Amino acid sequence: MTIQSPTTAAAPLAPTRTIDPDLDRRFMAAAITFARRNAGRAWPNPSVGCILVRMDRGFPEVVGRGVTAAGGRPHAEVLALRQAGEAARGATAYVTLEPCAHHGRTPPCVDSLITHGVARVVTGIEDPDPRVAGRGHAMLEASGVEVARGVLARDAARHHAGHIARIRLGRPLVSLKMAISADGCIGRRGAGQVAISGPVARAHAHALRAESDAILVGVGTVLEDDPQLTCRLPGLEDRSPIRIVLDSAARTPPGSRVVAGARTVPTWIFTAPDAPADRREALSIAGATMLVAERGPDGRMDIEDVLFQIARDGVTRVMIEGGARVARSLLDQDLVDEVQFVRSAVTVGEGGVPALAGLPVGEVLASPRFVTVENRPLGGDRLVHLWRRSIG
Ligand code: AOF
Ligand code: ZN
Repeated sequence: MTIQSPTTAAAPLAPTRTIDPDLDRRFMAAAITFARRNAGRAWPNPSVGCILVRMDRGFPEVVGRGVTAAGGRPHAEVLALRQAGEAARGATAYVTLEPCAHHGRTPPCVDSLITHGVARVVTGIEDPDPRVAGRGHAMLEASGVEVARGVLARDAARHHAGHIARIRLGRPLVSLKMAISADGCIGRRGAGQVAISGPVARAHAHALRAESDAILVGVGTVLEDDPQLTCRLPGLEDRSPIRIVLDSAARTPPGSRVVAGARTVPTWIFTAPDAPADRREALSIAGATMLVAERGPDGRMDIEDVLFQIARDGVTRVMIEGGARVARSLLDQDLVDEVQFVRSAVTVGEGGVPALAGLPVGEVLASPRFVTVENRPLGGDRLVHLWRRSIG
């Protein structure tokens, strides 16, 4: 395969002279931060960040930036190269994920990087997509582009954990988020929405929604709370994820808020194959997308089947917002990759709904399956943030 373009010229400065590991880490950190801009919107693709930096005037100069566009294309590198134009020649590209090597609707990013004369490419992690999987790095090197791999690899892997899960496991990254009272509850039976966390934690939760491709709840949460499950942070209203309801018997009321708003923000309702057809139809007419998944051995929806299905539809990262039984099943089946518990000082008392349907919260916190990556105040509450140990 010929990937060297006739317009490729030698870099104006030998790149090895300017390599500074600290600078590499700083620009990779910047690329990861930039990449987060389209988290929740780039699916089915990963939201990649690319920063092009020239080093030839004795100090670093950013000449182009790109983040994978909403819907997954154009890719980050193409946008950064477009911005840099001729200034890309001899520059270093900091890319959170190995540039792609396959011909999709557009030529591979490695070809574009080579054609534009980029001298050096620094990446966070290898792309697990079998169409790329090391070939991007190899093609760059074969063309004389210097490659540095694995810079801030752990941070890049966390950022791209949804893409990695979807490619490797065939399911999205599952992120469990819950506001938990001092007495271990998420609400009070029959009381609708109970204020457990404060305004700072609420804003945090809405920002998490914005960065997720989808948000999933059990029908119990819809019946109890009638939540909207949208992102309502000023300026981020168009970042609401797909709303998914697990509802084996199609009990979701067609007049509920998740269904009423389904023509603006999509709502997918998974029912069992034997759910009453008339109720399914009413929900479909009201605007919801009706899907079918198997029942598990306990008679409830088989959540793993749902996860496989939504990954096939392109979802890379799903946030779980309730209720207790959905959370418990996911934990029992070892399907939780990230946990964000907001611990509040509020006490629910009589009628309280235990957060994890009988599983003590402390057991999750102490589980060797997870590592604590953050434990910090969030307004008047406390955020305890865990990651699956194998993701780091
Ligand atoms: C990059 N830069 O910004 C992204 C990449 O369907 P396609 O042709 O868009 O390719 C999707 C694959 O490209 C995806 O699975 C992942 O491997 C890679 N994503 N690669 O070079 C980007 N988003
Ligand atoms: Zn690409």
